[in-house]
Amino acid sequence: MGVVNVTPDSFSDGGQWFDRELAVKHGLDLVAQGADLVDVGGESTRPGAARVDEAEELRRVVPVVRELAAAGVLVSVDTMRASVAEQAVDAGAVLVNDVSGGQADPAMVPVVAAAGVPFVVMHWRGQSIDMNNRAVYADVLGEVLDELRTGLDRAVAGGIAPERVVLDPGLGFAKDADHDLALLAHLSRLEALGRPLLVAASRKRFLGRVLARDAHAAPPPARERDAATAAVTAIAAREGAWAVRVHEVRASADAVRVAHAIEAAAGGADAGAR
Ligand code: PMM
Repeated sequence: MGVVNVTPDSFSDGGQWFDRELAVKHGLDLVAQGADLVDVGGESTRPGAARVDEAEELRRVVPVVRELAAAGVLVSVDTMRASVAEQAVDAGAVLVNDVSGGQADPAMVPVVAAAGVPFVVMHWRGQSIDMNNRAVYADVLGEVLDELRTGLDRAVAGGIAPERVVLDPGLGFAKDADHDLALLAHLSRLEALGRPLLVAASRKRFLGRVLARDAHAAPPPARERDAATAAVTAIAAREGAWAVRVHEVRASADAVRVAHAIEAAAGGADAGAR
């Protein structure tokens, strides 16, 4: 899943694809680089971000979704608003990616249920403006698992078919670097929830922390975290993730191919051993 942020302020690419034509071109480029899906969003969710108003989000997102879908691209819409999801699906989006998992807008689950499209339920503890205050866990894996299960149950109770729900641990959302790493270390536990997993590590703060020379050194800027992102992609693919959401597609598409080739070789070796 390649990312097209039609925003002036996203943490790693804010402003780059704010222009409609550039956003569409970028989406097409991501497909050429190997993306199977293009995720179009019009609202930054970086820590501390304020909400964008509804009319502005619609203005940013819907025309880009329409043009990419018309060009044959599988488009997902990254939004917490039911109205944006509904209009994006009307414009051709095939999946709704809601970082709040339906919690931010009570109309979201009914709209997605009626549309009959897949729905990404991400682990979320509240709006970005103060989410870092909610990065408090006694047992991050257990609590994220429980809260994701609740999100899945909420979606299903609201009429979304369980087989249409994708789960996402929400790296960086109400989580610090150690929380993100602990979740990545236990992806198989998240898979035990029985739904496909989306992993969205791309350029995030925890990678900056990992790449900084020491605990006091400044992290490299977001744009210098793509190789580290591809490393996470290889691991996620090997662990059986359904998709990764990334800004730079080529390296991650290659990482997925390599992971699959290794998987196939493991199957062949197992068969040979029998
Ligand atoms: N992260 C961002 C935006 N959308 N969607 C899902 N499902 N999971 C995420 O972790 C996620 C997301 C923030 O990153 P961006 O500003 O680079 O898009």
